[in-house]
Amino acid sequence: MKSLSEQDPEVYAAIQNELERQRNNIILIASENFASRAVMEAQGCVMTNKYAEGYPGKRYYRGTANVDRAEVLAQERCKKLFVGAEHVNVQPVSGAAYFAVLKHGDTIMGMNLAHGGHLSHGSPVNFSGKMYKIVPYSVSQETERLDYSEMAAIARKNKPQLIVVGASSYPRTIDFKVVREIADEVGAKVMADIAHIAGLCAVGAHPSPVPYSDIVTTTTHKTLRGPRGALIICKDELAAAIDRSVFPGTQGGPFMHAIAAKAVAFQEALTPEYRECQFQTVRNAIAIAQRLLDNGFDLVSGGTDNHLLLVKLIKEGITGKEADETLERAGITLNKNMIPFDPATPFVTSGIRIGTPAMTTRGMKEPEMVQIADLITAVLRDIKNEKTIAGVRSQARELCGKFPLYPDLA
Ligand code: DSN
Repeated sequence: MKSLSEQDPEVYAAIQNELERQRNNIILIASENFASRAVMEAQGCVMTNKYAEGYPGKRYYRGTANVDRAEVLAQERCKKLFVGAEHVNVQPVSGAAYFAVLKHGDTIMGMNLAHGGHLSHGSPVNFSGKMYKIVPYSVSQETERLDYSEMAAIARKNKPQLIVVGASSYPRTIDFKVVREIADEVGAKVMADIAHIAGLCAVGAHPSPVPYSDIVTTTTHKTLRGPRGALIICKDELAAAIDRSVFPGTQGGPFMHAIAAKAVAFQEALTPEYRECQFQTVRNAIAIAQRLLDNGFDLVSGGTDNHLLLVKLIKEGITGKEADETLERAGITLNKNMIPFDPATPFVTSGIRIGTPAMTTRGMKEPEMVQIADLITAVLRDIKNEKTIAGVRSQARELCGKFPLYPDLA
């Protein structure tokens, strides 16, 4: 980054410091990952200069042949990756899918945010909660897993137009087929938001929602390991409505540099190496979960089937906030998280969320996960001891050093 370092040393320094932070910390934020150099190069390319409102072959500007090619590649590769995808829109940033199938005041059934859902699934502070009538469903208090018979009962009573299924902190397999059956019974559409598990779904490490959903949405930067962004997959019959809803409905000129980078990421995701990495991501989450259970911690639902787990800290008498702040000082970056039926506020919480995509991309496997679980345990069991925190920080740094991140990036 010669030009940047010479022209703007302040921004350059912030970027260099961020690179060092990513290199030297154990990153366990379940929604983060490390994009490849190729993805980052595409994202930093000249396509950022191009306006291209519209879609390939039907733009409102001239000079779009090259960006058209990038967008078509992204669409074609995405369809290959998500088997059965009938139509793909690679332009969206957020929200557009709702506008394609709902009108103001319609009813959405979405997972309770406090039980693992997402703000955009109907939180009162999000546009989804303001524009639509929201009927939340929760996990069972006993099993802390989705209760499909309760979902069916809520659907029968409220007759939603749309059932949103998907989560940002749910550690168990989601049964998309059962959700489809519930929706069919009440005449609802199904939108699966697989932002967290998209990479697992693409390779079969989690069942795919594509056959059972009218619409599938995902971000592209989590398990998918692409640039920050999103995409929508839908049935052919909704293609025109989805495309119109993205542009001109909610967005203007697409981020063509990001779309080029999505095309690169989807190509990477079609490789055997990526496939193996997704399965390893799940094995790694199971390894951390098992070690934390062995070390005496309680986990939401007792474990995990996917890339993340939730540790309940009520028994330990510490909050999620204390835990994530202290762990960050110890070189372990994760986030506080609500647990089902949490007595604490969302800013404090009684849990932490641990995800394995990023460290799996770095090449870590089960032995390192056991070591990481023990480092977390050491901090949480001795949370006020600065000597322990400093000791864990140096061990975290040493472990990271064994799995170099962007070694040729200066
Ligand atoms: N903020 C993301 C997460 O951490 O799960 C979801 O958008």
